[in-house]
Amino acid sequence: MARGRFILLEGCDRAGKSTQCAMLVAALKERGHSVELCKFPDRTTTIGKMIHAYLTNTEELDDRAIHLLFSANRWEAMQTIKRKLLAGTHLVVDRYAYSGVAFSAAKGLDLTWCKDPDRGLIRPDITFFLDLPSSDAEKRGGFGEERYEKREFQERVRDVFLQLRSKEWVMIDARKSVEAMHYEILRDTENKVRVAEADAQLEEEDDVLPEDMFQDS
Ligand code: NYM
Ligand code: MG
Repeated sequence: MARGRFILLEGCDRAGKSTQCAMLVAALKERGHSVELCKFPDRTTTIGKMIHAYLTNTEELDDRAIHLLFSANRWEAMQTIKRKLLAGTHLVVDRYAYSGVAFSAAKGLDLTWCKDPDRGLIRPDITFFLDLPSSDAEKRGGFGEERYEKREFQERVRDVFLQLRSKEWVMIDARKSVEAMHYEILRDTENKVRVAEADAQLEEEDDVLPEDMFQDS
């Protein structure tokens, strides 16, 4: 049996990630796949509640301290993520370690220092980067409600994201319609899943998870 695939959607604020994640989960379900949505930060855990207080400006935290909390929020999810992938469930993930590095490095923290705590997390099988110019993001509803939602800062975040871009990234122009983006994301995801299933049939088992996030950079 093929393990589930880790499908990540990344991007700046207001790029449409959450909408696309929901549509992708629904489409994969409709096609008979076992699939679940994961979101980072996961604001429901104890660590997640501290992150939420910071993002909504209820609490102030040192830049390095909040960076480590975001990372810890991913590490605390790893056992569950591992179990689900090995059980054959695909995970559609709304933000991950790339957001962690991009938002902290945009504040001026050292890039390598930012990557270090996330090294060894499960690496996504495919990453879609929803790219939206910050001038367009600013015009979308809700921009400016949370910490970081400022045009100039988002531009720096985008620059770091682009530095982190690696070969498994698929760039999506987020100025396109919701449907056009969904079509591209679903098509590439289905191809990825199909190849994985074919490989698993040849090799009989497919139970090794790539726990090497940021290990090659
Ligand atoms: N964010 C998200 C970080 O700064 N570091 C991280 O590791 C992650 C996962 O949190 N502006 C930032 C990006 C967003 C904010 O995310 C909340 P969302 O997707 O709006 O709930
Ligand atoms: Mg947000």
